[in-house]
Amino acid sequence: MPAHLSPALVLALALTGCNGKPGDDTAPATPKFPADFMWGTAVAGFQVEAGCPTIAAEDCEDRGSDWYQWVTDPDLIAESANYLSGEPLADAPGHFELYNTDLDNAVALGTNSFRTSIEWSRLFPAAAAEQATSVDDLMQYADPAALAYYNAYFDAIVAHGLTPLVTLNHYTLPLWIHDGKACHEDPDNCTNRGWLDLARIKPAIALYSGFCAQQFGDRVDWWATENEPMAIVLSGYLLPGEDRTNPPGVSRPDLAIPVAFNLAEGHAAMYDAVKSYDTVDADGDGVDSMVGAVPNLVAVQPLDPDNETDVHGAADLDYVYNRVYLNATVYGDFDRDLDGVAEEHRDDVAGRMDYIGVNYYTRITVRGLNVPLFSEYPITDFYPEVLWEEYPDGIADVVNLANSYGLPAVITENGTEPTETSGDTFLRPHLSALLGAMDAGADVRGYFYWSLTDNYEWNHGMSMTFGMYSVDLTTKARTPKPMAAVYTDIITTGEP
Ligand code: IFM
Repeated sequence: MPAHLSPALVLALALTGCNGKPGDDTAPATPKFPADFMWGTAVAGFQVEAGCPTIAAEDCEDRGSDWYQWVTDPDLIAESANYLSGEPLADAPGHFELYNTDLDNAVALGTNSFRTSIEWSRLFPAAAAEQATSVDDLMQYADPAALAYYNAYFDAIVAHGLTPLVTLNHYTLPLWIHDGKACHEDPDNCTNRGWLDLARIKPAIALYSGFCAQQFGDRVDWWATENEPMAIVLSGYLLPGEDRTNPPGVSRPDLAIPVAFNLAEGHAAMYDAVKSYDTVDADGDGVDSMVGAVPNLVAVQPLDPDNETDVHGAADLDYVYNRVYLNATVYGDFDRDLDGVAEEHRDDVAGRMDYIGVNYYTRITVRGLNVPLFSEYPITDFYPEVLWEEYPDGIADVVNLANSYGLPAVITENGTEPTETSGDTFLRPHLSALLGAMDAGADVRGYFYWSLTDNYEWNHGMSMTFGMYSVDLTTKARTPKPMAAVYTDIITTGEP
C-alpha cells in the first residue's frame, strides 16, 4: 500500500472500483462495436442476378440496361480501349434464382443487414415509362413479373431477419434513357444521353425512386440513391481505363464535370421522391426512411509530406474526388468551374442527406504537379502516384470526413479479393481502425462487406473475386472462404 494512503481510503477506493483491479469501472474497457450496429454484406443487382441455373436466361438476365449492352455488344467488346472481358453473363452467380441460398449464407455469417440494389430497367423495361406523369401513373408501365420478383425478394430479406439497405441506382440505366454504345460513338449527338441529359433523367429517376419507395417502403427504411458518382464520372466520361470502364467510356472533361453536378441534382430529386413516398416505418425505430448517397471516398496523402507541392496537390485531389459532390448534395454548394469556391448555391439540392454511405477501398498517394492535369481546371494539379493500396487506417479518415458534414456514416462497401486458403489480413485491420475511430467519437452506424458472393465485376467479368463466398461458375455452388469465419467471429464478439 502506498505510504500516504490510509487503510480506510484504500477500502473506499476498492469499494468504488478506483483501485485499478478487476471490477474497476475506470479501467479502460476493451472497445466493442455497439450491439445495434448494422453488420452486413453487399451485392448489386447487375453483378449477381444473371447466371440462373434453371430459369431461362432471357428471364433471369435484365437485358434492358446500358450495362447489359456494354458487356455483351460484340463491337464494344472488340474495341480494346473498352477493356471488356467479354465473359458471358451466364457465368454470374444467379442470385435472381438463388437469393434464398444467398440470404441463408448471409444469416450464417451472423449479419443482421443486407445491401442490394433495384434494377431500374428490370422494373421498367419499356421506353413508354418515360411518359408517366406521376408515381401512381408509373404503375401501368411496371413489368408485372419484375414487380412480383422484387416483392418476393424484399419479403425474403425481411423474413431472414435482415435489415435491407437498398440502392436505387448502382450504375445501371435503362437503355431507353442511356444508349451507352451510341454515346460512346458520338457523345455530342446521341439521343438517349443518360446523365448528360438532366432535363430527361432527373424527372424520370425521381419517379422511379418514388415508385420503389411507395411499393417497397413497408419493408425498406434504408435507401441509397446513387452508388459511387465519381466512378460514373471518372470511368464513364473522364479516364476510362484498364481498371474500369463505365458506359459511355469517353474521355471528355467538358462532359465529365457537368455529369458530376447532374448526379448531384439527380440525388436530390431521388431523395425528395423517397421521402414523399416511403411513409412506413418498417423497422419500428420511429423513422420512415434514411436516405443517403454512396460516394467512394478515398484516403488521400501527399507522396512527400514535407514537399509543399505534394501537400497542395493532395488537398486538391481530396477536394475534387471526395468533396465536390458532397458539398453539392449536402450544402447545395456547386463549384462548377472547380476553382475551389462554390459560385452557385442551390436550396433545391441542399440538405438532402440523412447519412453518408461510404465505399472505402483505397489510399491514394499524390504527387503535386506544377502544370494541371486538365488545363481548363487549374485545381487538377495532382498526379495519383499510388492509385490503389489497401490502407486500413484510411477507413478512419473517410468516416471522419463523412462526419465532418454533420452526418452519420455507414460503410456501405469495403472489400478485397480474399483467397480460398489464407486467413484474414483485411477484415481485422480495417475493422480495428474503424472501431478506433468510433471509440474516438466517430458516428458510424454499420459496415457492409463487399461482397457476399463473387460477382460480375463490371468490365472484368468474374475474374475479380471479392466474395466472402466463392461461386462455382458451372454448378453455382457457394463455398465460404476462410475470411467468412473471421467476419462471424468479429460480429459475435464485437471485437476485431
Ligand atoms: O464491384 C464494385 C462495386 O460495384 C462498386 N464498388 C467497388 C466494387 C469493387 O470494385
